[in-house]
Amino acid sequence: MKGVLALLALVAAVTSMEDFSGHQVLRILPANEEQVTLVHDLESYEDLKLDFWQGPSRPERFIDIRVPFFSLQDVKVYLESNNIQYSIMIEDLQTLLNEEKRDMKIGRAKENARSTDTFNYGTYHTFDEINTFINNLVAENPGFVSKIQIGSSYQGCPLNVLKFSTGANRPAFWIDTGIHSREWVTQASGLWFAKKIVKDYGKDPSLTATLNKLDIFLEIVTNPDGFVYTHTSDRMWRKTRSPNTGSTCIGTDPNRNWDAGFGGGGSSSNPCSETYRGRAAHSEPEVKAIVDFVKSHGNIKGFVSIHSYSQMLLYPYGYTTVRTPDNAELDNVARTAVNALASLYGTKYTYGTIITTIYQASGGTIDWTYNQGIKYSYTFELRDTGRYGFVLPANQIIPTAEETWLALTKLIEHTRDNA
Ligand code: 0X9
Ligand code: ZN
Repeated sequence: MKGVLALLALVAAVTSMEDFSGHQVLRILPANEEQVTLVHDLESYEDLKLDFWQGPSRPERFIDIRVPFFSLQDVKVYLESNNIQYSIMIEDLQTLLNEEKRDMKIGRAKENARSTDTFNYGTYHTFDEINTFINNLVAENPGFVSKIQIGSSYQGCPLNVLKFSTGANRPAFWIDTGIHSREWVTQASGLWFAKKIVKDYGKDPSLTATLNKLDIFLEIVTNPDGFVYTHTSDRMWRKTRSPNTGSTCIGTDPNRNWDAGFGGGGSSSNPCSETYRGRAAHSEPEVKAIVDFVKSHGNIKGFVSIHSYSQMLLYPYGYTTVRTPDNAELDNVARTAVNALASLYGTKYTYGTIITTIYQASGGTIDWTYNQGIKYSYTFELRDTGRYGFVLPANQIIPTAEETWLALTKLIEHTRDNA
């Protein structure tokens, strides 16, 4: 009986996962403003159930959209009849997800999760596995690594932050990954960074000098409810999981929820949108926890929020084209960082302000941190440029983390030496 129930539960768990068979990711290239408008008009046809992976667009700048199987004909006819150029980036999303699932099984078989030495950094992990990793890392490094709970998610998950510190009350550098839950390579990179810091302290002269001056805070699963949901129900979930009054749509975009140009362009007032800003600034507990932490700490000098994908290193602002007074310095440091990143595997990053380099986004994390006085506020968009998008194969996790660490190191060093 027990066996039957377990089997049923397993079947239910397997079958409750959103199926993306036949879904394609189209890369659309509008030639002019008129075509840009036509492409964005697609968003208002909610029945098409389109998922804008990268957008909005502008003339000559592509936009990637996941199109469900049942909408493909309509969307392609629409694009073709309007003479809008497009190509197919992903032929069948479910095929990629099946491979990802298989790789996770193989990856798990290859690890002993009881220690961070035998942990498999080259595979994707669940929320529970990440929490075990965090606890192990803390237990293995007493007096150096600690776990701070800065709050709870909407659904009550702990918002855990790793603190790397070799002395009391130091100025600090903050790193977060996974605020958008489906950007799996970011949480995976966060795990690798955590281990890298522990391995290099006392050995690598630069990191050692850094940790003798700065504390490092690292929040790996910044949106736990969303992350759990990507494992149990919908791999493509981006937002939080808080309900919205007057709507059946769930979740707020935690990268539109900050009190910096809140409600402005590049954010939506529609709870069903992937860029829904929420009912008010800091309405999301996952955002509010960081806001409170930053304010109460009072001495954070550098702040990096890590996303994927697009291969970009960005600095403020996202809500306005107005340049910050630190633009020249932020740009110089970004150049140094992307050059360091490229030195390892040749991965090319673009860099610049959010609004000029990617698109307008209001209510974003680093615009708020910058306005709080954290001059060195940056945000990454990790690999790739769209071949796999959010479904980056696991064999790219370690190379991505390694190269990103080189860029991060430049940002941290500059903060250490100048803040
Ligand atoms: O739309 C966003 O929030 C970011 N792109 S993503 O695909 N990761 O969702 C871009 C907005 C500004 N960029 C960052 N804060 N990384
Ligand atoms: Zn993101």
